[in-house]
This record gives sequence, structure tokens and C-alpha cells, in this order.
Amino acid sequence: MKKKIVSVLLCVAMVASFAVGCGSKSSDGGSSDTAKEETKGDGKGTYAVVTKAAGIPYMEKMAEGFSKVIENAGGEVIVKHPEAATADAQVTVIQSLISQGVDSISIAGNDANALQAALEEAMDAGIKVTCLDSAVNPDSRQVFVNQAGITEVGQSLMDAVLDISGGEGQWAILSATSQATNQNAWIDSMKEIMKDDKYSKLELVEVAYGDDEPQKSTDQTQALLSKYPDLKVICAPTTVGVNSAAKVLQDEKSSVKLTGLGLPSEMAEYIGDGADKSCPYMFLWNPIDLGSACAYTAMALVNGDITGAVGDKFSAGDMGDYEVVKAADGGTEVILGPPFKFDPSNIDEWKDVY
Ligand code: RAM
Repeated sequence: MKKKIVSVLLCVAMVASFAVGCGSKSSDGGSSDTAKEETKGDGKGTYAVVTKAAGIPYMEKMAEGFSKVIENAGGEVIVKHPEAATADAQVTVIQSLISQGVDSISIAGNDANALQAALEEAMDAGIKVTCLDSAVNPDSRQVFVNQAGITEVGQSLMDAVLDISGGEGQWAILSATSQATNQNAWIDSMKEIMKDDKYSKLELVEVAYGDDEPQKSTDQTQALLSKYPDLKVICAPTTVGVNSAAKVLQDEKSSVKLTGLGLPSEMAEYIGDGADKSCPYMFLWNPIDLGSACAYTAMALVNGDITGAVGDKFSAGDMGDYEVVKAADGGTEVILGPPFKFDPSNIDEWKDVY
């Protein structure tokens, strides 16, 4: 029953993901967008979404979900994919959006604190600021649209490492950038959970950083394999990292197994129980829905329906109603739901969706 409902939602998301593209504007270096023409002041508005970096399919799906909702509501969308997954690259983009006089900026933060001056400048100029996927600190935003509870993600990953390792042995984390708020929060949560006796036979040997770049993630995976001959499991809480690691492990027929947060479309060929597959199972959420939910949140802010305070309620169309709650970092957030497990039983039905 639950699966049926999920599938229906998926179809909606699929339609959404196919229907966008045509209307959304995008750029790869934050330099060429001139999307806003005459909409400011007509009640519709211009909504910018700033991803972590160009070239990350997860981020593209997220931006698609965002764009579809705004366009259906008659708004104007600006999609910006910064050149690199750095705070500096995002500051440049934010400044250009402030000059363009957008109504709203939604950003997947490459750093919790380093965007504060730029985002405060945006808010001082009357621009509504939300973050999604990866938070900026509470002073830099009105509300965070969080894909899943941090502890729920940490718990799912830790239990996967425990299970896949057989309960003991060496494991390593392959993360994105060392400054990424979301990956760091999930890693901190895993470390906290690991203090429980249940995990006492597991040894976390290293947290490596592939910077959400395929080549660097590949190099870091290879380095882990040569540094730790007894390594049993790699956990990569990044779609770029898990995809690169999956390929290395499978190509090298390594006995090291993998789990993490992956995009089904990128991971389907690596998921399985056999010795020839590198990833028994992994987790994620729907990045299209994440973008959609953030778009509804941004519109509610721009329309004055909410301010981003705890207890604020708003409607997110087909996605239902949301309530703003207190976030662990002291700010406020909207949470989409728990992470979803992808394994051999369901990967085929999801791989064409996102
Ligand atoms: C990568 C990005 C993103 C993260 C996913 C799981 O695509 O780092 O921020 O949420 O992985």
C-alpha cells in the first residue's frame, strides 16, 4: 500500500522532471543568466536556486523540482550551478543575484558560515533566503528545507555499516567537501551513534574527501584501498562519492563493500547481493521533491504567508501541508521525511525516476 502511494508520487515527480528543462534557465558559471525581466512587483516574482556546483546530477534533479513548481505558479526561475563546490563560487553568484533584484534565493550551502555576509546583504535588500539540502547558519537564512532528519540519516548509515561489515572491522567514510554542512552533520551524527556498545567492534579509520568531484572521489577511493588492506566497508554520504567508489570497487573486484547516499539512476548497476556487485544497499530521498518543497517554501515567504518562524504552516500543493519546526542548529527548518532504502528489490523501479 505504502509502496503504491510512493509510486504515484514518483510518477508525479517524473512528469515534473520531464516537464521542466524547457522552461528553466540555467548557467554553469554564474555569469550569463538574465532571466528576470519584468516580473518583480507583479505578485509573481523571480526565484533563484543556487546549487552546490555544476555537474552533479542530484543537484540538477533538485533544481528541476524547484523550477517546475515556480513556473507552474507563474513565477520566473533562475538556476545557478556555481563553477566549483566552494563558498567563494557561491558568494559570486549571490552577489550577482542581489544586483539583479531577485525576490528569493534558495541555496544548497557549500559552507555553513562563509556565506553569511552575502546572504545577510540579500536579506537586507528584501530578498527571502532559504537553504535546501545543505544548510547555511541560522543568521544566514529564513528557513532550511531539510531532506531528512540528520539523526535518521546517521542512524540508517551506521546500521548499514554494521550490517554490511558483519558487525566488526575497519570502515572509512568518503565524503564530499570538508566544509559541506550536510555531509558534516551526517558524519557527526554517525560518530555520535557509534559510541553505543553495539558498534564497538567497528573501527573508523579515515574520513576522506572527494569534493563531490568524480575524479577526486575515484582517487580517494583508490587511496583508501591501498592504505587499509583490511578495510571492509566504505560509506559515502554523497551521490558523487558513492558513484565513483562503486565503480572503483566493482572494476577492481574488491571485497570491500559500499553503502551511502546515492542516486538510483547512477547506482543501479552496482546494487546487488552478489560478489560481483559493490553496493548491497544505499539510501536517499527524492531530490526532485526536495527542490519542489523548497520552491513552495520560498513562495510562502515571498507572498508573506510565513516568516520562517517555528509553527508557521503552509501548503505545498500536491505535496501536502508543511510546518516550520526548530532545527538542531538553533534555526528553523521544514523536514521532508525519512531517508529511503534502495536495494535489489526496488532499484529497478527507481532508476528511471532520478
Ligand atoms: C551530493 C551532494 C548533496 C547531497 C547528496 C547526498 O549530491 O553532496 O549535497 O545531499 O550528495
